[in-house]
Amino acid sequence: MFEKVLIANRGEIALRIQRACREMGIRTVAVHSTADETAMHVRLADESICIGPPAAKDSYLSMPAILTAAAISNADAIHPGYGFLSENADFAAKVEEHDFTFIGPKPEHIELMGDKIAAKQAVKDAGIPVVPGSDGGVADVAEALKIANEIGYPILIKATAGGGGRGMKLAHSADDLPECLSTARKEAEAYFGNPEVYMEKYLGKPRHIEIQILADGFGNVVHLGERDCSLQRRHQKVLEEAPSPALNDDARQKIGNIAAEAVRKIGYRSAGTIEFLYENGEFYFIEMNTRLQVEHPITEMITGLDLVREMIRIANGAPLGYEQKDVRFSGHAIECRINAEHPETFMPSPGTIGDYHAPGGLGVRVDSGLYSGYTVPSHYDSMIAKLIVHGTNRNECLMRLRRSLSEYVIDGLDTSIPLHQKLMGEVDFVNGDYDIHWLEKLVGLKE
Ligand code: MV4
Repeated sequence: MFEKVLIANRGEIALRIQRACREMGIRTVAVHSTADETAMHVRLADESICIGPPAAKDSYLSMPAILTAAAISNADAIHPGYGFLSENADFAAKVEEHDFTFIGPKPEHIELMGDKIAAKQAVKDAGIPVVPGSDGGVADVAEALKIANEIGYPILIKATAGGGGRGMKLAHSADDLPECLSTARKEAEAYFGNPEVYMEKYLGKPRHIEIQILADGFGNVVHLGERDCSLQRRHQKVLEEAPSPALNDDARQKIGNIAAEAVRKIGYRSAGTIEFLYENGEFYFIEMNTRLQVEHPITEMITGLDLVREMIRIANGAPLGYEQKDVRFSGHAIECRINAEHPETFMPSPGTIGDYHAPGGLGVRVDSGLYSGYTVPSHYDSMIAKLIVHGTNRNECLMRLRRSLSEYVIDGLDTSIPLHQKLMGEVDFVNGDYDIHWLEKLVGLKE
């Protein structure tokens, strides 16, 4: 097993990865920018190395700085967490070139899934249902009009190099299409440096449901069920739950097995997530994430598996050691993302924490690097904590979540705790009756 792992990330996920390492007897190296000298992930690591100034491009995104830190500290492996360099195929390749192990997928799979057209084709060939649309990129307006006529309006235009929703354009009719196409191309070029776009039938009221998978290097693959991530604002997830209130056991097993089988066919290794839109009982693939995800804890709570530990074992060359039938699902889990931002205006609210008290008790987990006196820097993402609650069923989970939210004290800055408390009182949410647009309607600040 690795003796020392460098964690190329910050905040709660750096801590989360340290915890798995410590339980496995692996020493940890934290890296940090000058803005993170007092961060908890630095304080709790066995060693820490400053890798640059506050701007992420000069620190957490700097491959030379991170590779140098790994060399200086004599680390065996690097875990990238989520965000930053986690889905950078070049980084994964460089890590291996420098004789460190990348705790994640092979570079070729990161690259494949980063190209949304290639990804869609690959999973389609492997048996996953996809959204009807263009077969690859669209060349010109004439071709676009022809395809649109076949699949019907509205049509969504997406960037090949995109993802996460940026640069998508919705065409309601043939009149809209030429302008949408040209705007989409310009934005794709500006945001992603690649003007290629493709077209899909627009789904109006879907849920966002994603399947977690784990794959070792020997063709063993399991799925760990789904997460419902429909509660989002401006493509930022706000609350996630597992299992989805929209699925029954039959639908769950069916899509889970399809996802696992496809991942096996592709030869994927490590943890990964297949994202679907789900509408009228049908699943439509949209993207695959080749990283550990923010919301992975809810899957851990319902399966009892430590996903980071599994990623480390797999990267070290170990077989999974269990099969699909050994994966047991138990109860219900919900994660509330807590951001340093105003609960109504969503304005970022960096600052210094005064009193701090995290909730606890049965079924309650808080993943966070916060402490009283800590100053939340303004340079990074506003997510400062995740409150994750497990119950034997959804109702118990909700009661426990209300109780936990009311215990949570984070003084000194605005947080999204009041937003979550508001959610807990919404009939549609309590009934599990929501789609990807529901939260934006509730908070009344539609894009
Ligand atoms: C869609 C869609 C409707 N129809 N594709 C947004 C992020 C990107 N990963 C895919 N996205 C969407 N693709 C078709 N064919 C609606 C969205 C979408 C969305 C998807 C998941 C979660 C939240 C969303 C919010 C707005 C739009």
